[in-house]
Amino acid sequence: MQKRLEKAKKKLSELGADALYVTSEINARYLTGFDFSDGSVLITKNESYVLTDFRYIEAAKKSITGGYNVIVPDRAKGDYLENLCRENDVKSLAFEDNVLSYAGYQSLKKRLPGIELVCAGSLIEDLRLYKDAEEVENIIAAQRIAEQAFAELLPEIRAGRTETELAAELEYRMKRLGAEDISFKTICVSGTASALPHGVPRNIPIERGFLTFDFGAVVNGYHSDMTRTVVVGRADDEMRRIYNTVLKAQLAAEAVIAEGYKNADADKVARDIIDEAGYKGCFGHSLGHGVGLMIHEAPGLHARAGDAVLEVGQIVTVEPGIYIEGKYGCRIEDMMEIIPGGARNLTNCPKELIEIPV
Ligand SMILES: [Mn+2]
Repeated sequence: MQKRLEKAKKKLSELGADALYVTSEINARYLTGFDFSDGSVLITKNESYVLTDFRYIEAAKKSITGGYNVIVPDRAKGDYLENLCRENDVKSLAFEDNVLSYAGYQSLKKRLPGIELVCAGSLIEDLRLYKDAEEVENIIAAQRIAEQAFAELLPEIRAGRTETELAAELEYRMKRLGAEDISFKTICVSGTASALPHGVPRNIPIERGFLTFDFGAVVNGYHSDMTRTVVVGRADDEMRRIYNTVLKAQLAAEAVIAEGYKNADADKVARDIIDEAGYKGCFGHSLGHGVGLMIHEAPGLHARAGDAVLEVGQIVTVEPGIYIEGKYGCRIEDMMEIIPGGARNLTNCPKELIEIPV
């Protein structure tokens, strides 16, 4: 955490502001390691503060180390933020303009007369792009839980079970295996609903055809993300062709993804394979996204990524799909970590086509 604070201070001095006021819970957690739902962080040149309230103070004092003063603002003594700014000779304060509402900004302006407010932009988000060893460990731990839960679920998938039931079972197993939460609402969609990339599980027995699971676990605030598509019943020739095309596109992208490789090109490698197989227009979303304290974060793997290249420490998903409207769809998703000179797959779950007997 000390290292993250140092990096934030360096960014702050590059920005040219005297202090940074962090109001995003996720960014505050990133800086302090503490999961509070009510609090903020103030970083000045010499001192750093965690501002929280009575409900969190004991836990915060125990767990937050590395250069932070943990305080409960005493409102009777005036505006605490203004006081801290005056004490630290803060003349310009960077605020999180991507996070703070317009009303919040107006109120901040009113609270800090004479202090210049500067947009921090994605100052902390830019640090979060590059995962340190501890963050990678947490994401892998979350992924191991998710894939173990899926391995346990597979023999439980049979005709007559509903999408909601299977989704609930997957979530229950992840939690039983130690997940503090699920990454997002589990996607479990079969038959025609599998054509919806982000479909919602229905309270009906799974239909024949593709059955897609997109899910993840959370460990210490860090998310995992994976998708597997199985077939309920027998896969016909077209389904086999679709599955194999998606898999081929995914493996091709995974083979090129490496330090220095263009994000947009990774998307193109997968997209070209799908287009050339005759499914142009059926892969209507981007190839992948960053994963971390949020399920979707930077960087994006898509055609609009410009000249951005993959860099060491980034963790991205690789998730091509083919969706035939009104019929069915298929997606396969892994997570990869960019490492010096290459990349490694963080997902350890088979991708051979599985047919569930009905
Ligand atoms: Mn994803």
